[in-house]
Amino acid sequence: MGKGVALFPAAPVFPRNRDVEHPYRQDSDFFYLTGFDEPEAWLVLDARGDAPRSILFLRPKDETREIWDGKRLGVEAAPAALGVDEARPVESFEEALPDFLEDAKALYFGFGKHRAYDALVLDAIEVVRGRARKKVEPPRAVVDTDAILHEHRLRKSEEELEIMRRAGRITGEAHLAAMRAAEPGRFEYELEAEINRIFRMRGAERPAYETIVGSGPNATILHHRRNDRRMEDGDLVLIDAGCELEYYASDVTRTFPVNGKFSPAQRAVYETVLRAQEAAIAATRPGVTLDDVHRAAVEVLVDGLLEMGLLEGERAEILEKGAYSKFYMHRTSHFLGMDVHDVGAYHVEKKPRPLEPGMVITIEPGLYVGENADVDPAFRGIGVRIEDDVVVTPDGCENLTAHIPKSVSEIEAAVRG
Ligand SMILES: [Mn+2]
Repeated sequence: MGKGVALFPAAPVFPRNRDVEHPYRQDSDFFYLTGFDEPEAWLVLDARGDAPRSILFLRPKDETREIWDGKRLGVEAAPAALGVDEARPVESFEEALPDFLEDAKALYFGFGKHRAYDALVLDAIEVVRGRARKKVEPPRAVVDTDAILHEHRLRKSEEELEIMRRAGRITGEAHLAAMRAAEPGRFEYELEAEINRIFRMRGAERPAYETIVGSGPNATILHHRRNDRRMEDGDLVLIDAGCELEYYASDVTRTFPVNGKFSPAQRAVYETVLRAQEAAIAATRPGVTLDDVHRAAVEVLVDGLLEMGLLEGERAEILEKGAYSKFYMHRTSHFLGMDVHDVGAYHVEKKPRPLEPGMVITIEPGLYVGENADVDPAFRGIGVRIEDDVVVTPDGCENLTAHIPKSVSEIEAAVRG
């Protein structure tokens, strides 16, 4: 940071209506740096002097407010609890901010996320400009904190991986419970409830994203969210769900026959996706890019599409022209961490970045045959996705969610209970 100053705001509170708020979830960057989950707070990292200091501005204790809204950590307890050098009441932040910006060589701040916070920082810069007679200067440079901090978040420590392994175990339990609960005649939302019930029962704070339960043709809708269809005998059910545990996400998809038995066409599609997923996992190691991982999956998918008669023509040309994209229209991987689509640059200097140990990615190939696709009717309305979370290791990768049923026989046994 040189002789600069960095500012990190807590996530704002989002009103839902009148005096009701959306559930509060701390900003991931702020939580990464502080471990503090209360709203109305700012972290200042002041490196202007010889001894860099961290100062947390937070809500002070307030007996009346705490009766309504719950306990607060408070200013006195914060340094020992969170490891910051100093804590002050958040009410004093706006007035104190110009002092921190005086003679800072650079300001490290993520402009362009919340207008109100941008305005507050710009106002403070204006105040410092007005202090020219004091022989002080405003920051000469502004540096986006994302580019620096997100490189740290991209590479997970062993402690972070241990939380992600635990999140994967809870998510696995939830998927297994949903498979066991599934039967023709029940509604998608019953499985959603089962998934979210297990998350909470096992201590996960919340789903890492909206739980997707897509049965029958809904399995071909990538971000199906209504979850209100009654499942019918012969349907496949696609569940994309992962818990968030201690601010780390898991992200898992399993697809299974609601009656416990794949039809021949469902099984053919399923086994193709499974082979593609295994090929992509086998290709994941340091030095390869997410394009390489994607290509490993796509090649197997195309072989399967040709075998099943869903595509015709030359393999090389199909790969070249992307003719498979009507059945596979998304990418195979994204970074995973505190956010489900986690931070970290996918490209460095415009080139796909090579994977490194400690990076966590999803591997989630799929095939989706539309209800009205011009193919053998046995395949219409079949959607299959299989998704696991893997961490890149020095010599390959570790599958954090490998224990969740995945082979045809495991899946059928799990659904039959
Ligand atoms: Mn995913």
